[in-house]
Amino acid sequence: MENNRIFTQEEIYMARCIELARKGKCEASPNPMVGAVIVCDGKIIGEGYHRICGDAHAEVNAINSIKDKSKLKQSTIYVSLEPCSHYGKTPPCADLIIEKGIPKVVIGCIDPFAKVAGRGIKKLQDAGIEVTVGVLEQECSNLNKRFITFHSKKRPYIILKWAESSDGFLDVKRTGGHPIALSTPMTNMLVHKRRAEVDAIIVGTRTALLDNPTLSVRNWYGKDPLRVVIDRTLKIPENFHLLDDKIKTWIVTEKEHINSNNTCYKKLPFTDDLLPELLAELHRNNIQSIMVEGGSVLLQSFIDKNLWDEAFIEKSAIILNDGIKAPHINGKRHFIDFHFCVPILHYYNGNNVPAL
Ligand code: AOF
Ligand code: ZN
Repeated sequence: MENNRIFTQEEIYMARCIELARKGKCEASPNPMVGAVIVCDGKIIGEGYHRICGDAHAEVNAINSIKDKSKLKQSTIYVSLEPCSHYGKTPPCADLIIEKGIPKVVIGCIDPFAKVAGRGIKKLQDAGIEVTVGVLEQECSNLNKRFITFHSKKRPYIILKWAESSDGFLDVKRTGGHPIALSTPMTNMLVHKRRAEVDAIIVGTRTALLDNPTLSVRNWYGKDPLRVVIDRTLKIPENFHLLDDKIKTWIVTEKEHINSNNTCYKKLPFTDDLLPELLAELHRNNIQSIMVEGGSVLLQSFIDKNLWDEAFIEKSAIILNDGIKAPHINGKRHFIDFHFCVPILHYYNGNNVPAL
């Protein structure tokens, strides 16, 4: 959004919808965050947001917040995402808006979910309701960039993450022993927070073999994401953490192997299409977001195939002089964030920009 911009009244109401939507940050997922505001005679008379996945949608909560329902017949409802038109866990919001006789609907962005995708708007228009679409559109879609990427690109939202030395290495060259600790204990906590915010973490074979990672969420509150490891020829020893069967894990391989309780062997073709195939499989399994944690080869493959949405790179002050070269990401840095005095370079791909 440009500086010195004058906001219209509609945009101000939509900004309030976004603000309300954010309150659903923790529990709305995998549903989108949605906020709604009802305005009558220039005053906000009702508000609501989608609190918990499976519970009432934003429009329902906004309508329910109003005592005198007769006012709805002279009101405008603002909603950050197109009202739904389908029976999911709850009935269609478009039907409710029609039933309540609300004459005007202002929408932030279209819902890319296949069962809605414009049908909500059509339903409202067919019922004679005045509909405006696209107020603070970019901001409304950024708010749900994971949900929107998942439904429109038919793949999870992809976050790349690594820490590199000040001279651009991920680690020293080694055949065993521990990785060089480039992260600080505090930035490491941040990594665990980010893990808790995604549905899956992916690592390559070399990282799995050399680091024997657990890939669990330990230094932050939250659920463990699905662990995904690329292991073409099943090289990872059975006593490694990734095969402990304690957390849901996918082993991506070209070999046949029997699954156990939490460990699922996904046989995929190891061709140039491995990553798109894997992403499609993750999509089929409702994985909305993933974080690629290494190593360098895997990260670089995601970058080279332009299969990424966001990257954050912890820039350590340590100098390694030599070692495993960090992946190369080109000219799309949006900002440098400092966490506990450590610079984190933040990149966004394409149209993805930070949400409001
Ligand atoms: C809205 N308002 O507040 C939300 C919407 O299973 P359900 O019934 O909860 O429906 C989930 C879908 O509804 C979700 O995938 C998205 O397309 C839409 N979410 N729609 O009108 C809301 N959260
Ligand atoms: Zn709805």
